[in-house]
Amino acid sequence: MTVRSSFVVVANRLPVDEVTTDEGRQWRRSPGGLVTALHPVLAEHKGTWVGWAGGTGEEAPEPFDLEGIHIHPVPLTANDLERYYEGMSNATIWPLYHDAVETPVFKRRWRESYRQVNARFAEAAAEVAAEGATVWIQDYQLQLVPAMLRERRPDLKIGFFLHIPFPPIELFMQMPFRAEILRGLLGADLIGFQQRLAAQNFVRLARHLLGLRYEGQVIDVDGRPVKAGAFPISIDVAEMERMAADPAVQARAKQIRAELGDPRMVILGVDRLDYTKGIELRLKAFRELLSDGKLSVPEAVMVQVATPSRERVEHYQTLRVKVEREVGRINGEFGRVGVPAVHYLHQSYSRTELAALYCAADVMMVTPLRDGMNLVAKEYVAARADTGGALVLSEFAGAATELRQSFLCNPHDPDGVKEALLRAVHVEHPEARRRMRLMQRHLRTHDVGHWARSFLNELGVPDVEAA
Ligand code: ADQ
Repeated sequence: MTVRSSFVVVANRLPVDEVTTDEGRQWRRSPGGLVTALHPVLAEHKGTWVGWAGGTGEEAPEPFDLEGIHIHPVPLTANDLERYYEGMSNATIWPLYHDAVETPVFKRRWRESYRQVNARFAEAAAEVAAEGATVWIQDYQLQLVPAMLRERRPDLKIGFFLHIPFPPIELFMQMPFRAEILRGLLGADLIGFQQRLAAQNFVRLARHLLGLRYEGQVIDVDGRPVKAGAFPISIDVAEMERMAADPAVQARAKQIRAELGDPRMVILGVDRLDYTKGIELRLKAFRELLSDGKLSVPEAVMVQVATPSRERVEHYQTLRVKVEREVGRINGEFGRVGVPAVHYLHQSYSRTELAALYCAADVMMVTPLRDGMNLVAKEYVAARADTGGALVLSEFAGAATELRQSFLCNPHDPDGVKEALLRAVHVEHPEARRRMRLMQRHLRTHDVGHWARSFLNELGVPDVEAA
């Protein structure tokens, strides 16, 4: 019998991983900010999470319970994965919503698959939601779900949160089935964005494309109010602070510095290997500073962690080649035997290893060309409770609105990036500490729990104080 919940989260991916232990194959909760934020609310309401469990069988695993949450898997076939996920989501919508920094690819058959998969998610959510329940849909892969769900279940309270930017009208208008996407989103009662500007883009688009009236951030959709608002996402600050203060993590940070040859200056980048993250331009800035003689090896070294990501999408394959070529060029020119200038790691790491890397870095470079928020920037600040370190941050990351005391730069201006990096490298300790403290103070009151509570309060969900 299907369990019916008063609170349902719908996201492309379930917050679980299948692992093999001595007792056979088991499900384990995967680490991640979203599940950390939503777990208390889900547990309180005996909530259900609807999403894909990984794997591409015709049948999804049977629903199961894990740590007080009902898990309701939705199947994706290999064909869905190629068209709905890698195609429409990651080769059309992702680049288009990120200022088209790579050219979006439009294909009819991807669109059809996106519709079909969104309908499947809406169907599953309709099945598990109790009468009058709250359903919170997440992100760009599922933009049609709000309207599809409302059609099936008009009794529900529906929220939607977009984790990536929402583009200006001129860009959004390139989308071939733009009105359908917009109507899909307007099926929600509340649509959350990372930035105020994104919410403004959205309400203006609703008027431009569908002629809908709005007042403030509330759009009138055939007499039904739909609110758009900014809810900047954050991290589990307390957890990152705890991890970074752990003596084992501190020891590992020291060891990392020693393994790097105890340089005076460790410059760090941590990103998914994605063309929006500005990895190449960061490497180029480092190379030019070495070439100008403003930095030198081995006093300064760079560590670039680039998590493998979307490896079957062509844009990502091309990017990998470009990044690896640049790393090779820098090391060829400026490295010595046993002393590379750039340590490049195309790998995934545990949370504690990441925390140790943050603690080991004198300067953190976060230079996306466009980013909804960027949690790495917030993680670095939270990890530096010792108030050491300096953050170079792109103005085009959502996080720049909050982390005002970072060394801000325009990633499209190579000289500006170089200048910001040099300022961070040379900042006096008292000044660096002052900046870090102010940013930490902000994050402590604006953690991921605060994000979830603000959104759900606005949506009118009772009892979210438990979150
Ligand atoms: P992402 O584009 O994935 O997220 P980001 O916000 O930086 O970008 O989050 C990445 C997460 O992955 C961080 O928590 C980071 O610690 C982790 N990570 C990165 N490299 C790793 C590695 N090698 N090993 C292990 N973990 C690694 C999207 C949007 C962002 C938005 C988030 C949340 O693009 O703008 O901030 O969603 O809404």
